[in-house]
Amino acid sequence: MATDFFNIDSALSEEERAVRDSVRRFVDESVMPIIGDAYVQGKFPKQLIPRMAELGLLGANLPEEYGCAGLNNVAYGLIMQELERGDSGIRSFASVQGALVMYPIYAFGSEEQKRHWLPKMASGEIIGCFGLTEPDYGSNPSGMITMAREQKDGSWVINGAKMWITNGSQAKVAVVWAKTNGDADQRSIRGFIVPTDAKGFTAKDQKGKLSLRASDTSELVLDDVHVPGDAILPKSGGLKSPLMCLTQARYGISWGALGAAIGCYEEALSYAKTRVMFGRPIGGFQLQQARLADMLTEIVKGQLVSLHLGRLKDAGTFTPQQVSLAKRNNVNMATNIAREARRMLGGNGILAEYASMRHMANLESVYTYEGTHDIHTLILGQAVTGLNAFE
Ligand code: TGC
Ligand code: FAD
Repeated sequence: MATDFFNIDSALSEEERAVRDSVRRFVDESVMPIIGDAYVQGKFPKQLIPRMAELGLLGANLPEEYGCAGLNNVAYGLIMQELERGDSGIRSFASVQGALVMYPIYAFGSEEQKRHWLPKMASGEIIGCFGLTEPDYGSNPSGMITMAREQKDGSWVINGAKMWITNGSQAKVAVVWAKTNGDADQRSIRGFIVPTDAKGFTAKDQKGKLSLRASDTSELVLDDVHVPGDAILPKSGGLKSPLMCLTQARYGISWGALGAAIGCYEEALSYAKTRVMFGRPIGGFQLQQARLADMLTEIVKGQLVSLHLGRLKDAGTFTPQQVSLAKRNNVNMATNIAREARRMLGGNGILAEYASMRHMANLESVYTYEGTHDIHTLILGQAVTGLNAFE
């Protein structure tokens, strides 16, 4: 890898490096040539899905017996890193499919649900979305007002609205989180597998986005949506279930943000070596060298955080609070690097043919979703003080 100042490669297994390199090739050959245009057009490049599935990138850390690649969490993280080096929207697509739709089916589903859905989702035949956030309940999902009411025959009727849902309009299935006891108790929250062609289900793309433009983001409305009794995820229970999914996705985002940062750093470095001003490459000026040194230092720190976190996850000993630290640090770091890289590119830096400004705008979403930077600050605050700022 070009940006590997601390020889992180030497801490990776042969298989991890091979996975990383194959995704890197895919991104260079198939994503880079089209992503700037997709971003300007505001279109998710759907044509990438079959190849992503073929490479095993959907639910890559879930077991082979369900049609998934069965990779370890470091290899999974490296996949997220390489995808987001291309664009946060491409990584988001894979994160949502794997960590937010396949994972809850794997963790909370019945054996029949797993056998029915997971192989089709790994192969890209079925795309899913994850509906937790509501128009009035973003950082505080425990307040959700989407309700599922059990009918006499054991089926369910769901009513509510979900907002900012990635993959929403292209999904064939939605994992929807709803309260089941008609009051405000978060302990009654359960997950439901809802086919998006069910009567009363609509998904409308949210227009006017200035960030994550190469990703579908939709509002879901569930108006008396009727689902059978076996649509419920039987092992889901309470807010803890969707929060467990978020832990999976946040882990991947910590790696993804590194990819965006590396993309920006490498673009700025290459530009600094070739752009001549005042008779020499701008990279020869101390001000620009300081920028590059700062970027590289933060990337190396982030790489070490994510790699160690991945090893802890593989050992089964990582905590959600450690994931919060990694997501918070790496996304903030990438956001700063993208802005600095864009500035180093001067006027060219505002053009879509360069990646830094696209990453900079995308990372504002990444900073906000999966727990805003502030929310992760408070999670860490609680971890170190024992005092809960949310009560
Ligand atoms: P709280 O009382 O703290 O927790 C309820 C129960 O859940 C447990 N828990 C967790 N378990 C696993 N992983 C985590 N990260 C967990 N966080 C908490 C907790 O121990 C408790 O368990 P139990 O057994 O006692 O019931 O809940 P709270 O209501 O006070 O909320 C805490 C808070 C604010 C941290 C939480 O609500 C939160 O994280 N809010 C942020 C919401 C968020 O991140 N939404 C993301 C939506 S999905 C998305 O953005 C997708 S973007 C697309 C992409 O990924 O690319
Ligand atoms: P709010 O919660 O209203 O926060 C507004 C501001 O207040 C933020 O700065 C926040 O940090 C701050 N704030 C909130 N509470 C506190 C507090 N206690 N103390 C201090 N400050 C606080 N959700 C899904 O369910 N599925 C998806 O697929 C999905 N995809 C997304 C894709 C995109 C592009 C975006 C932008 C969002 C997506 N989300 C998704 C929603 C995302 O998770 C929420 O936007 C996020 O959780 C924040 O919620 P909010 O937007 O309602 O902001």
